[in-house]
Amino acid sequence: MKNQKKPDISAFFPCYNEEANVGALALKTASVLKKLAGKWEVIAVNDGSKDRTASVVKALSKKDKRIRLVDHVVNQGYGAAVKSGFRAARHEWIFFTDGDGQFDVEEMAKMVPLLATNDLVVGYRIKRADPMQRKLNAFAWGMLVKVLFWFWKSRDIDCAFKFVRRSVFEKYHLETTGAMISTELLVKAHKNGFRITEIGVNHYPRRAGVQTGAKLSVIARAFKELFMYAAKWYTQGFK
Ligand SMILES: Nc1nc2c(ncn2[C@@H]2O[C@H](COP(=O)(O)OP(=O)(O)O)[C@@H](O)[C@H]2O)c(=O)[nH]1
Ligand SMILES: [Mg+2]
Repeated sequence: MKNQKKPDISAFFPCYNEEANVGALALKTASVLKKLAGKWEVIAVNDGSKDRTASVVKALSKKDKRIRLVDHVVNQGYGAAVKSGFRAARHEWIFFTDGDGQFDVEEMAKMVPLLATNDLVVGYRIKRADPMQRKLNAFAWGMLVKVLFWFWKSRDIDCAFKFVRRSVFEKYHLETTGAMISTELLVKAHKNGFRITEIGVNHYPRRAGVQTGAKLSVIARAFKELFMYAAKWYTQGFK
């Protein structure tokens, strides 16, 4: 990293009812980016939360304009929030993680030196801190995606700890609105020949708030989008 210019980084997190987590996460991300980045910003995407997620972020934003709130009035889904984060981001490198703080943003430090020679630098969970059922679901989903798109390189598709170079989106855009978004991001990157590197990161249990990622409605929506968009992309291209 010495002699190398620090990258400009926009970091965002999708949040649904994360009032107990988002404040500490935003402040910690800001302090990490102060060290690692040139220009930086932190964006919390509040996806129609029913709690005080938005007001927590607004209060921080008043003190530091580099902390920003993107607000969905109505809940639109994880993928929709991720797309809003990418759209709102202003800098060359866009990083996202979950708003519940299950990852440690300090670990961005080991990814930053790899940015110059990659288009995506993404995490895989060294030891996933989730119940067995959740891990089995993820394994089955991963196998399905690998076979369907003939994409065998990813160790952990849904790991919410990813850096993406903004110019990637000149080649393709994101269309899905649910939990399928991480699959779409990586599969399209792979099909378009972008350089992807994976790095192991730690994963911690959720300390506050309620998990919704394992809800049946979330899984059903992901499957529906998977088959709908697989048909579209195979006929019209991964763009
Ligand atoms: N935008 C958006 N984010 C959500 C929604 N549900 C969960 N999230 C966020 O997505 C992240 C992961 O959700 P979580 O329930 O912790 O799932 P898990 O960690 O995969 O088990 C967290 O930051 C949540 O706040 C939703 O409906 N919309
Ligand atoms: Mg979580």
